[in-house]
Amino acid sequence: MARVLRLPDHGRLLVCTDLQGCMRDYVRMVEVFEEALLQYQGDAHLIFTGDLIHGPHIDPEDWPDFLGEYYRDASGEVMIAYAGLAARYPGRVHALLGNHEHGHIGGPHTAKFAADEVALLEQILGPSGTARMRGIIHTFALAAVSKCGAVFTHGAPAAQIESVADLEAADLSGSQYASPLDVLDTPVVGKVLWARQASQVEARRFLRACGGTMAIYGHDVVPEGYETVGDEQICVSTSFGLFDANKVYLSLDLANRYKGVRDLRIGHEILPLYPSKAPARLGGRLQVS
Ligand SMILES: [Mn+2]
Repeated sequence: MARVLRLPDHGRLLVCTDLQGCMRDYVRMVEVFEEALLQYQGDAHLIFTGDLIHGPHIDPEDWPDFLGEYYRDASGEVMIAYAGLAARYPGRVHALLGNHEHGHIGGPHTAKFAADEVALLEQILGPSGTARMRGIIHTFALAAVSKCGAVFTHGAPAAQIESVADLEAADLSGSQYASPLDVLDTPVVGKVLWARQASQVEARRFLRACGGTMAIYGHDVVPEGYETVGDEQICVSTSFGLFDANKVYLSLDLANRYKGVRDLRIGHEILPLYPSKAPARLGGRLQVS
């Protein structure tokens, strides 16, 4: 897979951020996508912006509130389901690399819910399951660009690039470093996969290099669902770390040209994953009696 995915200039695009092994939210997002395929005569796309894997293995009684809605990690199943969906709808289902996937193909091993989550998942999957998962991860792009102005990455748009070619040339293997951790300090891959914030100067430079007007990413948890930064950045939380009421996804018109994140409206481009649980603040239908 090319490092940079170029989205078409027509159709609907649904955007889902960090699932971290949450099968229930994955299934709900697929339902939203299949509804869009019907609504837009088959011209719909779905993009996952990385970190589809590595969730908690915690019993309900030990579950801390800050992790949001309870679920149990199903990383291996989510990856297999993703590959099946991508095969069922060729060219319409996409995923970007997250820092958690990168650990399986040369990046530093993450330690969010285990001392070594990469080793843990590979142990659960076994050698053939691991090989299969790595094959799927190798199809993930590092970034996605579009004519509608949206540029997608896993982390915040802090990468120091002059053009898309700098992303195309990125080496993800980690083989050039003394330690996989050294990738964190690199100006392109380290930022794309790990940056939690970008200054306005960094974001504008990144967007100019990509020919875009707004950066859309996840990686961080926004408990309220999403957060805009200036005119050009939006961090979206579709699943991980949130309660169902606050989970949101984006729905973009690829034929449009968005001037920036202020063009994204609640109830139109910003939508609740579970409308019946979401407050009116997020365009939900929750009735308060
Ligand atoms: Mn991440």
